[in-house]
Amino acid sequence: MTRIAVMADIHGNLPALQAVVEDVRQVAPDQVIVAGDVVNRGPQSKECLDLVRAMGWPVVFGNHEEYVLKFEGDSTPEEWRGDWWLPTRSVAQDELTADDLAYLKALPLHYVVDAPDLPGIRIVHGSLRAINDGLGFWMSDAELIAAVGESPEPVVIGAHTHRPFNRRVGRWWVLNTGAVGVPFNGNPAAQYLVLTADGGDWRADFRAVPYDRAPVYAAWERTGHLERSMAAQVFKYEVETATFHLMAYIEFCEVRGLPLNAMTSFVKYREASAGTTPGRSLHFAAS
Ligand SMILES: [Mn+2]
Repeated sequence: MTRIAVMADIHGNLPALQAVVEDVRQVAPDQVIVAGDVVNRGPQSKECLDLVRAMGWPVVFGNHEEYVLKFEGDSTPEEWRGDWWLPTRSVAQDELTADDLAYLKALPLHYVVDAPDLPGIRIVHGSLRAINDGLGFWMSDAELIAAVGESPEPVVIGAHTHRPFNRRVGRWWVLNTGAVGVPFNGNPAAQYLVLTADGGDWRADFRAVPYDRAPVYAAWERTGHLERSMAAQVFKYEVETATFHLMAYIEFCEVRGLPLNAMTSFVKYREASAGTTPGRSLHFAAS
């Protein structure tokens, strides 16, 4: 094994995933691993899960797989039945099959790559501590060590923050793949990570694959969710701007006393946030 690709945070964006699948063919890794969040946020969860499963790539459980499973079946709590939650509820109850949901439930939390004569690699969605605890550049060395220190393997790869990142700290090399479907680093290209063996160690190559986003916007229109769920609007706006908006939108509404799931609130937010940089929501690592 001399080359691996690790991708994550596909989030139901099929053209982004297709662009990466095509790029992976060129890169020709020995193995591809998906570090979670194949589904939810975007309008094409079923299509993305079908493609990932067809490729036969191992998948690690992400927090959006967990969200979707919470909405499975008829026991959905009352507060999850409103239109705000429509995109996620639809994935669990209308889009994925019982077999898909069983597949998601069986996903492992970690995946370890053992390549002879090379540093071992542990792949998670968030960190060693939790699937919604992302590894990011805003963390101090001490914070990073606390997040990965349980890993016996010296290379730890996470995702979840939708921002590519790598830093050597203590005996660990900590990397973040960035996001395929919904990058938050201001670059709308589909992003993933390639590690290549180089002189007894791994060399990191952060790939960014440009693609046409028009088909994913059209897929959103077809869901019918955009008129009913402002969460769907925010998720689409995140793809348009390659910026994290969900928590900022919720805060914007709370501070102004605006109804969360009203088009007028979202239009106000979009106007207020136009032209802001990704740094605005830097510390909202949970997504
Ligand atoms: Mn994610």
